[in-house]
Amino acid sequence: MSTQTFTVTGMTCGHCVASVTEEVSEIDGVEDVAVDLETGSVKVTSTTPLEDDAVRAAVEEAGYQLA
Ligand code: 9UX
Repeated sequence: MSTQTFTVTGMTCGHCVASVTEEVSEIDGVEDVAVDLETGSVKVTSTTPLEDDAVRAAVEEAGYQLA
């Protein structure tokens, strides 16, 4: 099991959190996504470590950016 923490910019409300959570959750191997709206911290638990580019693509698909 792998846990990684990313920082996402641009989230300002609960819908933002839901969008990022949904997109990141769709990445293969992801088991849990925990978003802190205040800090932009996105903690991702997955079966194997994720490529930064995969996470970046998911975050951008949701309409936000990796810091
Ligand atoms: Mo509402 Mo969060 O437009 O961007 S989803 S602030």
